[in-house]
Amino acid sequence: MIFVLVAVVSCSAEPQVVEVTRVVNNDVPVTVEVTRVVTQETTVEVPVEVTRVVEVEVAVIVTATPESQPEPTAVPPTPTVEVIAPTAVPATAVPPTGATYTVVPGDTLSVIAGKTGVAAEDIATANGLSNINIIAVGQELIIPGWDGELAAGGTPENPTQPTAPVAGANLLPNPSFEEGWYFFNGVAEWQLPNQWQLAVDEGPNTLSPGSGGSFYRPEIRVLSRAHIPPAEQSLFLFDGENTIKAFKGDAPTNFSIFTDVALQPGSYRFTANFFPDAVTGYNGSQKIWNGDPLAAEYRIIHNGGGTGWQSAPAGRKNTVTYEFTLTEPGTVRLGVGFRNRFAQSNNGWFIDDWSLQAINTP
Ligand SMILES: [Ca+2]
Repeated sequence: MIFVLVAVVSCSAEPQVVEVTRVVNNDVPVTVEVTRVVTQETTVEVPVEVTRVVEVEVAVIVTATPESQPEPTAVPPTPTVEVIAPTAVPATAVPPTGATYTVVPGDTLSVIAGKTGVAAEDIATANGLSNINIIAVGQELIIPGWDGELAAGGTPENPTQPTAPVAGANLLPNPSFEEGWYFFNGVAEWQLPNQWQLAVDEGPNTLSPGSGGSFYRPEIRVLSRAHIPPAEQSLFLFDGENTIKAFKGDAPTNFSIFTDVALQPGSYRFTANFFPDAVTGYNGSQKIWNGDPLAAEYRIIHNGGGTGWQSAPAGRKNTVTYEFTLTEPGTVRLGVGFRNRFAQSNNGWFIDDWSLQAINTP
C-alpha cells in the first residue's frame, strides 16, 4: 500500500520531495547516497557545504514500474545511482635523492654498487627496477645517498665514449657474460656464463664438403681481459671485461649456447655478436683465417626452430639479428648454434655482447 501511494505522489505535478543523505569524508573522496523514487530522468541538485568545491556527477538510471499494473507485492524500483568521485589527490611521493649514474658497458647492479658504495637493492628500489638483472648501457640511475664520487678501484666513466641510445632494456640474463660462470654439467672444460646453457653434438660429421669423422666437443672458457693479449682485446672483447672463448683444434665441432627468457606478448629483436676464429694455419705468429664461407657457420636458436645454418665469415666480428613476435606470455629459448665442418688448426669462436630488446611493431 505504501508503495502505491509513493508512486502517485511522484507522478503528480507537485514539487517532488527528495531525501538525500550525504556523507563527506574530509575533503575527498565524497560519497553521496541518494534514496528516492522517480518515474523519469531527473537532474538532482545536491546542496553541499564544503570548504572545498568538489564537482560530483550523479547519473540516475530508473526502471519505472508502469502505473497501470500496480501489484501489491511489487517491489518499488530502486534507482541506481552512480557517483563518480573526484580523483583523489595522490600522496606526494618523496623522490630519492642522490647523484645520477649513467650505466656503461660491463655494469651490473652489483658492479655499480661496488663503484658507488650503495647497496644494489637500494639502487633497484630507488629506480623502480623490478628485475635487478636488467639494466641497459646509457640508462641513468639515481643512486640514493651517493655523492657522485666513484669508489677507489671502480671503473671511471669514459667521457669520450658516447653512450649508445637506449632503444630498450636488454631482456637477456647476464647478456655480456660479466656476471659469473659455472661448469656446465660439472664438466671442467665447459666453463659457461651463469644463466646460460650448452648443447654439444658429438655425433658423426656427415657434411659435404667436410672432413668427415665425428664432431668433437669444444673447450669453453669465460675469459677476462687480463687473459687476452692486448693486441687482440679489441677483436675478441666486444663489451665489458669478459668474453666467451670456445675452440677445438684439428677437429670439426658443433655446439650451441642458449638461455630461456620469460617474455610478455610483443615483438622482439635478438642480437648476437661473435668472432669466428677459424684458422687454417699460421704465418709466423700471424693467424691465417679460413676464407671458405663454409669454414664457420652459425644458426639462431628460437625454441625448437630459428634459422638454418648461415655462413659466418672468419677473422672478423659478426653481428646477427633475429626478430620474432610472441602472441601469448611464455618462456622463449634463444641462442646461437656454432659449427665448423673442417678439421683445421683451430676452430674457435669468441662470443660476447648479446641482447634481446622489445621493438615496436611497424
Ligand atoms: Ca662481455
